[in-house]
Amino acid sequence: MELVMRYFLSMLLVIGWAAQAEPVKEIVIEPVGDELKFKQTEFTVQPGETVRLIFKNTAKVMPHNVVVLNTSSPAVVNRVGTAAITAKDYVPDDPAILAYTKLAQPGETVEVTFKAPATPGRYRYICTFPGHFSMMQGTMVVAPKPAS
Ligand SMILES: [Cu+2]
Repeated sequence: MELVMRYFLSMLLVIGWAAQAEPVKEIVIEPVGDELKFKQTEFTVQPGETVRLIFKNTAKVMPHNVVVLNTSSPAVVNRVGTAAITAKDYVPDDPAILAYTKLAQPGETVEVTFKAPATPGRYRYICTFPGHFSMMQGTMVVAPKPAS
């Protein structure tokens, strides 16, 4: 009985703590089989929101990563994707990179937590494993929550 009470009290503490912590928006992204495609090609977050981006590499043979850019400019996508080929861990040192996961081998899950831009807009994310970026892209939409 006392054990049950103790368990109950500790659960209350955990719930209380979670309620106080800053909300984190969790986004899960996977590839489409072994294609050079993200299954989730668009997700929406609020300006300045803390985003926990989880990439589950469900592919059988393809390694992938997720690199979030501070723009949707095709020229910048091209610049980052091209520079990645020779960069360490395929992530170049580029000011347009907002956040990135490490490379996930097939079956591996990686994640990165970052703050969404304060400016509403559309932001591209790409896989920078060599040969992937031109096909493997998606869009992070930053938009204020509609008033309810
Ligand atoms: Cu990839």
